[in-house]
Amino acid sequence: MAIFKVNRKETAPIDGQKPGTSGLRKKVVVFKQPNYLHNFVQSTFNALATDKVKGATIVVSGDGRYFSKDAIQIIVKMAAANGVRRVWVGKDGLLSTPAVSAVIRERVGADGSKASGAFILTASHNPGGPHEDFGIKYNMENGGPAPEAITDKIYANTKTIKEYFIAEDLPDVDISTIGVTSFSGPEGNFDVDVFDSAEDYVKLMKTIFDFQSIQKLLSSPKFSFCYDALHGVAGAYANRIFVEELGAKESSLINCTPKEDFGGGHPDPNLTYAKELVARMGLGKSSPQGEVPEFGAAADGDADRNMILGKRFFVTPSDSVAIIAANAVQAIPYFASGLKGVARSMPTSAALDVVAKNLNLKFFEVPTGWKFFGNLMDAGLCSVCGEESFGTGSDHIREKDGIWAVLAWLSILAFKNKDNINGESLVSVEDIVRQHWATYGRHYYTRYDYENVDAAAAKELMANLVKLQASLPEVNKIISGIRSDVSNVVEADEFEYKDPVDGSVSKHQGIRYLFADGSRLVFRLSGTGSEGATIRLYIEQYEKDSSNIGRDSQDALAPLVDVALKLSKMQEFTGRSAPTVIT
Ligand code: VG1
Ligand code: CO
Repeated sequence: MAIFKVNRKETAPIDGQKPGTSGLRKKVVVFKQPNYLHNFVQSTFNALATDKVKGATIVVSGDGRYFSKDAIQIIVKMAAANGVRRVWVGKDGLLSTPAVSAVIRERVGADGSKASGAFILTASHNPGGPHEDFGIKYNMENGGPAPEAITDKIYANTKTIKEYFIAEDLPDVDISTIGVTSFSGPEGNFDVDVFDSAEDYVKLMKTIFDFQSIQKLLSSPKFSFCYDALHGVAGAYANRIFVEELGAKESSLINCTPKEDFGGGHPDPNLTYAKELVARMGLGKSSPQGEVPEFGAAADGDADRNMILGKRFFVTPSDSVAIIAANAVQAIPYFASGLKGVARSMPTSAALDVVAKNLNLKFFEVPTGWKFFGNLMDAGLCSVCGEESFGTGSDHIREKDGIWAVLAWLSILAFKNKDNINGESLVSVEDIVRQHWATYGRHYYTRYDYENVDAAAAKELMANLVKLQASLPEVNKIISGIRSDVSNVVEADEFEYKDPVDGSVSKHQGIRYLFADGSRLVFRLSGTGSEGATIRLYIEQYEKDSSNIGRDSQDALAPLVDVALKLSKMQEFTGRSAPTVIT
């Protein structure tokens, strides 16, 4: 057994290590600076309770993006030096974000060990490669992202750090081979356990869904399916679940080989970046006129996001979570005994609110970012939740879950078609969505993103919007000068959240303008970008009247968009005449 020593290294604080919405995300060149990663990792160890480090088991893995393999070796050596007992690594360093959450919660080591947390190496939907982004975040014992109390502590530590610990002579571990390697250090043994990336996750999915009924759907000659992993880590799971377990054809999977640079693409599952899938589903500009699949889906780099498509039909993520919630009890065995409650992030449309009200479910509105759902789930208050940013999930883990969402939709399709599998034509994704709108009304919804805007300009734009909120009569005067067909603003504020479980308060979580007819405008600065600032503008309008639910979404929202852009002086502040991405 190789023996290692602990080296104490002097270091000094490095600016800008504040974790964002979901961890620390920067360009690879920033992460490669001397001590940059080391400082953050040591600051994290120092922010955790001693027993969560000394003698503990931690998971280290991620979406496999460029620099992950180097980062894993560094973190393993630092874990050894900080007294961690064992590190669990997915084969090739691959674990999707939801799989990490599942591993923390479900995996039991040969000696009965359980993980107390995880370093997840991902910048999620941001591109990867030598000139692109890397990221790191810490998840806690419940499988969820570290709460703000911990991320604040990590950040404070990065500002005072003087030393870190590393086992420099620990040899690099072969993470491409499954098995345990043991080392001996000053505080005892240290193991690195490389295991199959999909095993625990697949096992968990089988306890949630009725795989047989999904298999039946997939084998129907009337059904066809396409899944695009955008070269992210979802590919490692898609093969195992959709092809091996559920019998989908291999040709149903596209871009399902994980790549360090995501094939040069932007691994963000939306209508702009998931080009190949969008074309196959008949939604592209030069899309085929003929047969297209019944169902399509895509994931982001770390496989926690999902986009759901029907034949020539896009399901908004806000509708998706509402539809899953409305059908969960009948269609998904895990929820058979009822939903404990539902939750959405503030900018997500109110489609879920209407379902909650109709089904008499507990309902919560939380700030953007998955960490806020965790407390509700741990307290047994929430079963299904989602965000407008293509994130959907449930209390089976404490992260959003891209493949889970696809299995949820396949379950709903299987349920709606159970007596119809050999019928003339199947109940389609579009049928399900239109039926939902007919029952609950429709929330027209769009998001405009202005990426890489000058940070000072973005700040000024936001400050101006807050200033305007002081006088609603003034705001309404401006609005009526822009459009006469938009209702009045009745409330305007910055969203603030008091966690109902631990009482913690999160302020400045987005600027809201709420209209008399239930429409909303929300403005936020992104907390996941790595350069400049990204302004997100969320626009929503509710339509109850069933004769008005079939309109083109961009048409229906045009008046509100007009108001949003002029009220915020978007072009004046940012110099941009159009957003970078519309979803
Ligand atoms: C974005 C989304 C947010 C999501 C976060 C992490 O954050 O808006 O809803 O939780 O990304 O998703 P922001 O601060 O940039 O708006 V992931 O898949 O990138 O970890
Ligand atoms: Co992600």
